[in-house]
Amino acid sequence: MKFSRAIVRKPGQSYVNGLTTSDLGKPDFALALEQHAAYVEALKQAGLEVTVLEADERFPDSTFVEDTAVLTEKCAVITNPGADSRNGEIEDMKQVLPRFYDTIEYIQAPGFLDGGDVMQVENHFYVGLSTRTNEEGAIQFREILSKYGYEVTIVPLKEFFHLKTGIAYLGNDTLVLAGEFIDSEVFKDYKHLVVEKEVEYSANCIHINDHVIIPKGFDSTKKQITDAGYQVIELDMSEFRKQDGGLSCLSLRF
Ligand code: CIR
Repeated sequence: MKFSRAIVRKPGQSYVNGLTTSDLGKPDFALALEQHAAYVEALKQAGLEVTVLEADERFPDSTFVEDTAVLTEKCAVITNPGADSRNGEIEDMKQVLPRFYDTIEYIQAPGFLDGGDVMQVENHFYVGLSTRTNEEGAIQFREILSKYGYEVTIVPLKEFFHLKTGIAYLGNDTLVLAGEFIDSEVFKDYKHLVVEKEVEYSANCIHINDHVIIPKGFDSTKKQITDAGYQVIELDMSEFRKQDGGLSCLSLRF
C-alpha cells in the first residue's frame, strides 16, 4: 500500500468539549494546535501531500477525520459515524472528497460505521464491531467493498474502543497488536509485533511508505519498530489522547 496524500482537519476551540472516556483532564487548546501542526509536518516528512481543512467549531471531535470516511484505491466510502454529536461531520466530507474521488459510496442508517474501526491490509479490510460500528454498517461496508474486489472480515471487539485502538498494519505482513488481538485467530497468520498492556496506546501508530509514526514516550515500541527496519517518527500526542484520539484518527491517508 503506497500513500501519496492525506486529509486532516485542525482542531477548533470547541475541541476541549469533545467526547472522551479518559480521565486525563481537559486538553490545552494551544498545545493541541501545536501538536496538530507537528503531525502535519510528520505526514509531509513521510512524503505525503497534505490537505488541511479548517476547524469546524460545530463539531468538537471533527479533528478526528479518520472516522468520517474509508479511502481505498478504487473508491471512497463516506461512513455513518455512530456518535450522535459526530454524525454531521460527514456533510463536509461530501463536499471535500469529490475533489479526489469520482466514485463515492455511503454507509446508511440503520448501519453505523466509524473509520477508526476499519483497518486495511493490502486487499483485505478488517472491520471491528464496536459501540460506534454495528453489524448492519459492517455488512453494508462488506457489500460495497466486495464490488471492487476487496475482501472484508468482520471482527467483534471485546474491549478496545475502535479496532485500530489496538492494531496497526505496517506492510510486509506485519501487524503491531495489543490486548485482545494478540491471541486472536483472525490475525494469527501475520507477523506480530506485540505491544504490552502498559504501552498499549502505542499500538495505534501509522505506516506511511518507509516511515512509521508512533506516539512519543513509548521506547519499547520504538525499539521493536526500528528493529523491524522502519524509520520511526515520534510525536507528542498528549492533547489528543485526552479525548481518546490516537495517531491514525487525525488523518485520512490515501
Ligand atoms: C470520539 O469519541 O469520537 C473522539 N473523542 C475520539 C475519536 C478517535 N478516533 C479514532 O480512534 N479513529
